[in-house]
Amino acid sequence: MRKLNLILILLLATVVFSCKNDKKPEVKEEAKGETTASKEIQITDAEMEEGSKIFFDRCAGCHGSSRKGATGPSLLPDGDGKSAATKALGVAGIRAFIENGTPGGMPEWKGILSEHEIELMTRFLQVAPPVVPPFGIKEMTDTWNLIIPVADRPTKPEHNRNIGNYFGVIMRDAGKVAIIDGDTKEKLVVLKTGFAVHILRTSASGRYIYSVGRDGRITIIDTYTKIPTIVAEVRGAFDSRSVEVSKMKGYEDKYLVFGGYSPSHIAIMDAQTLEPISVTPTAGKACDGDKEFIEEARVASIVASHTDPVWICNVKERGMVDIVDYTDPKNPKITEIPTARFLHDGGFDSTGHYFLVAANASNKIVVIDVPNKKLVKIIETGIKPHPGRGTNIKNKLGNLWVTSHLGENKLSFIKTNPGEGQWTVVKEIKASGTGGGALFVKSHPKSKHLWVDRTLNPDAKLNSAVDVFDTNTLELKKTLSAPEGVDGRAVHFEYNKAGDEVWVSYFMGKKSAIVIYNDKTLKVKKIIQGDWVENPTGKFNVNNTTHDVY
Ligand code: DHE
Repeated sequence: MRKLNLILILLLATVVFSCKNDKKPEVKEEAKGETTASKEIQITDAEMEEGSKIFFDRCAGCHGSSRKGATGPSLLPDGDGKSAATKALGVAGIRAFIENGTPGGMPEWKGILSEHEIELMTRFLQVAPPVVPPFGIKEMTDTWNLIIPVADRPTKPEHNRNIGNYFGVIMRDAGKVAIIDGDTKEKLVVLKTGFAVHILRTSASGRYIYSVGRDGRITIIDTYTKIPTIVAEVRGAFDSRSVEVSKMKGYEDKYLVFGGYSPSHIAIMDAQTLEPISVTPTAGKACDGDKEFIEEARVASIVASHTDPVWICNVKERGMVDIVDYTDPKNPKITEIPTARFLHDGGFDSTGHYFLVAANASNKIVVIDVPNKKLVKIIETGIKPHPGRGTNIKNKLGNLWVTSHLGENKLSFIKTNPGEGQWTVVKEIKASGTGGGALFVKSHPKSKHLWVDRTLNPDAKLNSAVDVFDTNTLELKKTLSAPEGVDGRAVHFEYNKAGDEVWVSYFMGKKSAIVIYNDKTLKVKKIIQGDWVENPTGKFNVNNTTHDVY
């Protein structure tokens, strides 16, 4: 086991991370011992290291870092009583899943992973997973790097650009974030922010852009400087997906919250310097009374209330919505609301009073009354809802919050305003073609269009196109295929500040691009390509992200 721990540490150390004093954590005493590799399965230390890296990069998000399962089933050598033992599946069974994917939303990895990598994973998955070493406030603080202290930063913008229409665009595999001026479409800078950046958020003032990566690294980008600049960075865990800041009046740009996947915890930091303030582990019992104590209780989506001093942190495996009061950030008061498993992504309704989140393993959407810290309703929608932050539209059916689904071809419209049908699915429609694979939906208060992608659909025709629906009739208006010279899967949408342009990313193909559409005419307005456009994924407009416009 000592070898396995060393392997894990090596693996984590290989993740590009250049913070000052970036120390490797100590190996846990109790984790030391005999190797757990199965006698029948031959795997060398070097292969174990490579397999861990592939698993961490490609599989841990759905199957869990400790392989106990989440959105995807557990992948343990002897099973867990619910899912098959990987030893029983054997090389051929594991290969079939890896190569073909599943109708439930697992992508087919043939063509993405090499033959060597697939073969290795068929053996790696049959031996016990490595143990995650501790990573608390000390380890976090050791990685903290305040590059430009607050006193040395400009007090007002050093330029005349419109920061509210800046876009932060993630170049996932390059571990970079590009800042693009949405008015002029110029690339201002491409910053190295960490391995496989996942999402961006902006500060309540709109000045700072925060990135968080799969390596648990958080970076602050200051938009006041002539060229946006990284002013601080820290690592909050080995693995993560979410970051948010305090948004209530009086707390603007004050505190930052970070959600750890591995280890699973909620960390609070100073939002201007990233100095760690407190860490609260999220392990505990599940929402449904199951007796098992869940160590891997990963923090999935996080949103910040604009009216109350709280963040809403969604603890995936436990199905708990944690309302975190940040008025005393050293000892945050956390109200736990038991809901459904496994919580993943979600966003506000149009009033900002209610938060809706997907419990994707239960095929449900959970509705939380944020100021009153109460569960409102758990609504059955479809197979594996995946809304992103969802989106809000309005038509004769009422105010509707929309989710797409990963596991089936369905868009569900939940009525959010008071009256008959509130908190029920009042309409369901299909996107074009067959099968699921949709990841994101988007509209804008000024738009009459609803945009939907099909990123994980196995059909290349569908995964490279986006559907646009009329928000009044909910009829499909147009399917937009990848423009000439653009190749890959279409993913994620963002409107500009004015709400008249939609930006779509093309990644995982031979010709990555950011395609900008005129939202009224649905014609291509601009295609952004170049050496620096490498597998773009999420795009975050400063104004829309700051004010939760979606
Ligand atoms: Fe994401 C949001 C987790 C795969 C692109 N993704 C989120 C959030 C979570 C999450 C918890 C919500 C953050 C928040 O709102 O605070 N995503 C995961 C995974 O665990 C998963 C399934 C597997 C993994 O290993 O990461 C996963 N995600 C993907 C992708 O494959 C995508 C398409 C490209 C990528 O980055 O690898 C992807 N996820 C995104 C984007 C958002 C996101 C663009 C932000 C959406 C938004 O508008 O807020």
